[in-house]
Amino acid sequence: MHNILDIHLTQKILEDNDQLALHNREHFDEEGITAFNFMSAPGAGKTTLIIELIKALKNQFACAVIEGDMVGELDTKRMKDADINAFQISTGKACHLDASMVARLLHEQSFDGTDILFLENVGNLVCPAEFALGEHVNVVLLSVSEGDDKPFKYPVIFQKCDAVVLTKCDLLPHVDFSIERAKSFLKDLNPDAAVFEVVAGKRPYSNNQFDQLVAWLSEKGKSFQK
Ligand SMILES: Nc1nc2c(ncn2[C@@H]2O[C@H](COP(=O)(O)OP(=O)(O)OP(=O)(O)O)[C@@H](O)[C@H]2O)c(=O)[nH]1
Ligand SMILES: [Mg+2]
Repeated sequence: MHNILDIHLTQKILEDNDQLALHNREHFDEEGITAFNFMSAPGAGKTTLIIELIKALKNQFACAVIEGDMVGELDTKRMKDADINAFQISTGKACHLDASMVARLLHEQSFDGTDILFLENVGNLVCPAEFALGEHVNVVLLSVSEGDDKPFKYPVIFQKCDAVVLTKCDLLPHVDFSIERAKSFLKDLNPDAAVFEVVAGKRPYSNNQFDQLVAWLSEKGKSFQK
């Protein structure tokens, strides 16, 4: 059972975070930056997908990435190896990015000229949903190897997002994952969320909706620009 003090403390932490997220959002809006928050369980394919998305968007938008990981700079290195402007936030013991971490980086680094900023959250299907960062759009990835019941079991993150990307669809022949069942859970939780079936790179999948996802993000990118 939760102690009343714990509940008040959690509420205060979330309220303070929301205030700072608002501050980040004002900063993004002043700079003409559209911020996308990418969330998923560990290993669902966020870094791989963001690299592919930036390759597809870079003729239209100047893109940058903030990488959130508990330890190390492996994902930032992958971004830099792909010639992408990327900055690491190491969260230590925290299982999510929060608005203060992003605010600190925004004040330390210049994001001048950036049109789209991807925030790759720490791999986790629970905590990132509670902590707004100031983003304009929330995208959740669900890889088919995780199971089609995950929206039902981890509802909050799927309720709060604008789009769900079903990743690694090339693996469908090898796993028990029903696209229809996953979509049905998603429809019950969040009927307005856009859903895309995607594979990264040149892996085979006849219904790859990567191009539709690029078009959707591009529309969002334009709609929040000054
Ligand atoms: N088969 C297949 N593998 C993929 C696909 N996308 C990513 N992967 C693989 O999945 C693994 C994890 O991908 P990442 O991009 O590192 O996943 P992530 O969500 O960024 O991981 P964390 O940041 O650690 O949470 C890597 O081995 C990728 O090569 C895909 O579409 N199909
Ligand atoms: Mg990653």
